[in-house]
Amino acid sequence: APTFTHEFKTESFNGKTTFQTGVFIGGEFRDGADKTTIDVINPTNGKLITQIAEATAADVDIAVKVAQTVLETEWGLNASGELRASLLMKLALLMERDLDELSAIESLDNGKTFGWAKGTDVTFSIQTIKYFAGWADKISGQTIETDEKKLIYTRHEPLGVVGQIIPWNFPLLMFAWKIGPALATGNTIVIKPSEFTPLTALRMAALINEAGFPKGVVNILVGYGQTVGQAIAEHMDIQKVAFTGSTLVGRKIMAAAAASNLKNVTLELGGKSPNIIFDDADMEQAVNWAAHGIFWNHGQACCAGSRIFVQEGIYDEFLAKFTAKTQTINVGDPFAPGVDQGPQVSQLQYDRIMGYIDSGRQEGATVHIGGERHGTEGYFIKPTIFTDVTPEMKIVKEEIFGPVGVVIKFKDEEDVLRQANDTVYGLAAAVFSQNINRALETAHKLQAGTAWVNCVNQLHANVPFGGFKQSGIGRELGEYALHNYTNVKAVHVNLRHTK
Ligand code: TXE
Repeated sequence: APTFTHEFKTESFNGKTTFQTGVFIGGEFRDGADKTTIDVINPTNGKLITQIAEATAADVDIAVKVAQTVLETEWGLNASGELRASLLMKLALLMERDLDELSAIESLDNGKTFGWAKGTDVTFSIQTIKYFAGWADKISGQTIETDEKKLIYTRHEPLGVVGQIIPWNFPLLMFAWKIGPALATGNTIVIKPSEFTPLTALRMAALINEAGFPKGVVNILVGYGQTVGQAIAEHMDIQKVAFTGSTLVGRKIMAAAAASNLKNVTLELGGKSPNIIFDDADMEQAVNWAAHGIFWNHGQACCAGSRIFVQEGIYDEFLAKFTAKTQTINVGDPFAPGVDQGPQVSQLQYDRIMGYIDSGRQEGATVHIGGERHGTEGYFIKPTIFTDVTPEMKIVKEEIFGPVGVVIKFKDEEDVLRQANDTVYGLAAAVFSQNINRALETAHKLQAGTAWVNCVNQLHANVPFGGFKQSGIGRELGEYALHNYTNVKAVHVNLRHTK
């Protein structure tokens, strides 16, 4: 399998990266079973970055066998918590050493700015691995008192070989969120990065080897959803599948799990998060956070605050200030200093977002600002705000996953709660008010797995994240994430109970 070399001669990062690519099984890079390749495209200019080996279903079978063998010999119940903790911590320290390089690869591959890749994606990935390193030697069950003639306790055992399927919006971060809890609890992994953004995961393969994980504990297979993703979801020897992506594919994963071996399923899916600004909010803060809410990561965030509800008394003032703030967003080369927003990830996503913008126009909404491409090459879209929207419009109902927000006027608490909760999604929500009762009462009534008060898009490795309703099943991060990766076994010991 080939080596990928790239020289970054940018103001943000002046350096070189060289790493092996390929289908990563048993600690080694190989060609895929079908010997085919995937083109990795630079979203800034639409040009080819490199070609990497494509994994297919046959590779999943090989990887699962390798992962099962290492589970039964060097990992799983055979690796102490202390060993798992120290390997995860070593991995985090290696990521810290290569912080700039990983950030540059992420920025190149995904199109997010180097600054955000470094300050958020890679830094948060390191925190996540460290956090789960801390748990690895603290996985324990309970003793349960029932009767003096019995001793009963539980063990939290690894599930076995787990499958993980991740998207392209936070490629390295999703990799870290997935492998952290799975490794801390002693599972072995077959993970599929997105075919659009495979590079940081492949760079991580070398770091996983360097940290000293037994070969085959983590297997990384870049391939397409219908082949590798589907093969993972329906595999008879994979005990659990964790998926982040669209609700559409989430349903397929669950169906495949049900039709095969009833493997455990956790899903982190889409959102259409409400961001509620009451008339007693700190206006400047609300404006700044609202812009961050929808335009962060070019709107390609599952928790993006894409429906901005503004109370009628401050609507005009908010809209004017929000527009002015949006005009300051600097769209351009993700490696150029001072740039806030790079390109969307792919031609496909660019087309989808432009399709939504067209549908908004056709359904009678007003493009208040933006609504068109930026520049002449690459997948850049101007930050866009729609007004004059109605609840049945596609741009109000569906996840756009781009820098496109809708601003909606509301009357009072009752009105906004009804509208905010009128969605199939329930991932996140935000409320802005300086009245603590109003803010907290609203936060508690919002149907969402995360509620932010006077902030948005705040995530932390220690804090659970996941969705209500069709935004998903299960929680990632925090102690809660560990429950997705262990089987609870109850052991009943008879002391003096005679039959
Ligand atoms: O997602 P997919 P796409 C949403 C967002 C976006 C839309 C489409 O609204 O516009 O989804 O994006 C793999 N069996 N989110 O098409 O297809 C695929 O290869 C198994 C929200 O890129 O869901 C990739 O690794 N796997 C989201 C992963 O699923 C399959 C993040 C996600 O891709 C598969 C991304 C199949 N049949 C998109 N088909 C979030 N929650 O953050 C595809 N995949």
